[in-house]
Amino acid sequence: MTIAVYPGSFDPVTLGHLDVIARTARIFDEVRVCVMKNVSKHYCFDESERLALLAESTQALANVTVDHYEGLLTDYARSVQADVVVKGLRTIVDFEYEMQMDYFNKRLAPEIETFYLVADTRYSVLSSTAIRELMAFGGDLTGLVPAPVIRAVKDRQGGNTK
Ligand code: COD
Repeated sequence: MTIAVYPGSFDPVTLGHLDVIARTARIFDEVRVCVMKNVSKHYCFDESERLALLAESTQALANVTVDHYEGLLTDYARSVQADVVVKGLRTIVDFEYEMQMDYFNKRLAPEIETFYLVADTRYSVLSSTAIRELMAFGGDLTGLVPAPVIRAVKDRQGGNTK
């Protein structure tokens, strides 16, 4: 039984994140997607919204569960007996950031490997930051985020009558 943890802010979840989750779910027996805190970020969606949007967006994937944790990634990974942590790599910028994260995570938990998936070319420039900017100015999010996020954004903007 192999367990993978995919951590992130998911503010909000995008189709790039979902592509990484679906690919991870094909490789490992169990995937725990964990909403965590990146101390350098201020969040637009609160933790419970990010969690609910992820849960709804991944409900078709039987071996994926959604969780949240406030603390060190390595503590969470150990608590669920994870074999690996999964990260997505879009550009060299992600690579440099993840190299630093890997150094500290390895110091804290040398037994847990990090598994990197290169972003699908369709999503290699897609970020939650760009989504939040589009949201702020009413830009079209079709093809960038899953349906539950589109609905949540419409609700926030007062445009959803359903
Ligand atoms: N395609 C593929 N992958 C993507 C895409 C995309 N379009 N967009 C993002 N990703 C990847 C990212 O590279 C990342 O691997 C993951 O998806 C999540 O991305 P974000 O932006 O939602 O999340 P981050 O980068 O803010 O998450 C950072 C963590 C919360 C994982 C990190 O801060 C953390 O581990 N926090 C806990 C404290 C800790 O243990 N820190 C480490 C020791 S210093």
